[in-house]
Amino acid sequence: VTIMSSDSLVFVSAVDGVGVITLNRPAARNALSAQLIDDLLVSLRKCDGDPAVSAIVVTGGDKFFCAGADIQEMKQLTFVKAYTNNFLANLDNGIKAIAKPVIAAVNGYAFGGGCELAMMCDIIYAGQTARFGQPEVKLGTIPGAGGTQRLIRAIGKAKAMELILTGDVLSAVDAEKAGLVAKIFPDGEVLKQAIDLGARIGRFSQPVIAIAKECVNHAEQVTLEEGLHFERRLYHATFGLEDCKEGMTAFAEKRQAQWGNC
Ligand code: CO8
Repeated sequence: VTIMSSDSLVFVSAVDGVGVITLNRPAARNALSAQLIDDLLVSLRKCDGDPAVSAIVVTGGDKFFCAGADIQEMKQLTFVKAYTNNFLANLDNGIKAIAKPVIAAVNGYAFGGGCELAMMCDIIYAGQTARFGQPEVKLGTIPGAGGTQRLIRAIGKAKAMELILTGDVLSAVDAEKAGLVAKIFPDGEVLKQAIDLGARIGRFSQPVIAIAKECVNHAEQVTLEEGLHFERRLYHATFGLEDCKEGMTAFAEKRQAQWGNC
């Protein structure tokens, strides 16, 4: 993985074949400025295109994940500027285009666009004291990067509506209970656990993982009937993979499968 230039607002490293992207704008609590979003997208694409990387972790460091969109920048926005530049579409579209699994490792708060960024990822792991919230109502606006759409799918209408209409905060324990977060860990262990998860996923057949991820994400876009059709077709397609032959042969021969022949 190419380490980003020193003025980049993200820091990229690789551990066990997992690309770790750390938001690095502590003075503004990792607020998503246009430059931070660009740097994040560039590093995500680098990791996605790097054959040595099989999964990606996005984190904000030990103390906070991200305080949301950059309020200083947003303050300057007018309707015309936001609309004509399609403000924030690049973040959502950019992350959607990443084929490898993206895991959010959340310590501290993930507020506004920070919560939305975590929800754009495929899996969220959080520290016990992490907090999630959509405080946009307090700024006279609404969530603008998927909060009103993804939160309802993650935790249901009643809880999502309550958070979005009040700006109240969801604790990590409640977020895990509600299904927003896959697992919680002691704060100091989250990143390691997220990397371990990425490495574990990364040891399976890469095309199978990418296909499975695409199918799961497709479920949010289409009707059940269409989703089932899509899934069945891609399931059929996996029978064309060497890795599928290997997996089933290894099972029959009672041995570990050797992935990677594709
Ligand atoms: N934008 C810009 N600067 C920020 C932001 C932010 N979102 N959050 C914190 N900062 C800055 C502060 O202004 C302060 O700067 P300075 O030192 O120059 O005064 C510095 O970071 C430290 O802030 P605090 O002293 O407040 O730090 P604390 O750790 O005590 O508190 C909080 C952190 C609780 C996060 C608090 O700063 C806060 O409430 N921030 C605002 C959170 C918020 O309202 N977020 C929602 C923003 S709106 C949004 O995200 C819209 C979604 C649209 C999609 C976005 C996708 C990109």
